[in-house]
Amino acid sequence: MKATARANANIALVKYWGKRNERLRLPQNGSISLTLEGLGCETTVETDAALAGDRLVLDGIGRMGREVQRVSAVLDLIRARAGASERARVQSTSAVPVAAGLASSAAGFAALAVAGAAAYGLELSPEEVSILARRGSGSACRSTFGGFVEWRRGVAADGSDSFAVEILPSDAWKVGMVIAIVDAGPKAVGSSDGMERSTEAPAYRHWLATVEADLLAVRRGIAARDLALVGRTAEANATKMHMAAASASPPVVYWSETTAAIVAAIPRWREEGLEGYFTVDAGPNVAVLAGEADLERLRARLAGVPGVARTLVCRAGAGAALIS
Ligand code: 2P0
Repeated sequence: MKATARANANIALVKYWGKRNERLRLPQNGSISLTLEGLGCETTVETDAALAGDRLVLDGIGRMGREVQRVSAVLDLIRARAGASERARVQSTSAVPVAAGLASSAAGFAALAVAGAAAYGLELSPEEVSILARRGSGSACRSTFGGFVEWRRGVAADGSDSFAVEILPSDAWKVGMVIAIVDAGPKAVGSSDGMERSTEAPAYRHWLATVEADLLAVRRGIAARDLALVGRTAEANATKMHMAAASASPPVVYWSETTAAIVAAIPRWREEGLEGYFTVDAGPNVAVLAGEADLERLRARLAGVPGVARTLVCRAGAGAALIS
C-alpha cells in the first residue's frame, strides 16, 4: 500500500480569492490557471498499521502540528471512503520555494490526493481527485490537470460540483511564464488569511461584480489563442484582487517596490515589442505570461530589474499523475 505521485504548481490568470465555505474550501468565484512544468513536487504515501498517527516529512524535515493536521484531513477523507483506518507515512519533496507565494500547496495537495487515493486502493474519477485536492488547498484542485484549467465555482452546498476541468491541454498552445522571484522568504500574511480579510473589504464587491466577465474573456482568449485578450484580462484581474486585499482593514499588501517596478515596466516593454503580461499572487513575486518566442528575452529583462533575486522560465505543464 504505497504510491508516489508527481504534480506541478499552477498560476492563476483569473484568481481564486475568497471562500464561501471555509471548511469545504468552496470558492466565492471560479478561477482559471496555467499548470507549469518544473515547479513540481513528488509525494509518496505509504500506509502503516503500526503507526498511531500520520507522519509527514517535507523536503527531508519531519513536520508537526498544523502541517500534519492539514495532510491528515485529506487522508481522513480518503480513509473514510476506502473504509480503512491505517495511518500513513507521507514523504514529499518540492521544487517550489515553500510559502513564497509560488503555490507550493497547490502542487503538494494535488500530489497527495493522487498518491493517497492510490495507496488506499481507491479508484476515483478525475473530478473526485480534484475535489480531494481542493479540500487540502483550494488552488490544488487546479493542479490535478495540465495546461489551462478552470476551477468551476459550483453551487452545491456540499461542494460536489466545485472541481477543476482541463480547458486546453499543455501542448496545444506554446505559452509559458517567467517568474521573477522577488523575495523567496515566508510571506507576511498567508493567502487563506489574506482572502478572508479581503472578503470584508470595500473593493471586494467590485471583485465579485467583475470576475464572471474576466472568466468569460479568458475562456474566449484561450479558445482563440489570443494572448493579448488572455494577458490583459489577467493583468486587470490580478490588480483587482490586490485592490480588494489592500482595501481590507488592516490592509493586506503583498506587493514590494520591486513588484510595482515590474508591473510598471511590462506595458513599456510591450510597446517596444516584447509581449508579456503580469500576474501577482499572495506575495511579491511576479509571473509573466508570454509566448514561447519571448520567454527568454523576458527572463533577461526581468533578471535586470533591481530587487529580482532569481528568474525561472516555466512552460505549460502536465497534471498530477501517479509515477509508481
Ligand atoms: C490563486 N491564490 O488563484 C489564488 C491567487 C493566491 C492568490 O489560491 O486557503 O493556498 O488553502 O484554499 O489555495 C492560494 O490559496 O488557499 C491561491 P486555501 P490556497 O492561485
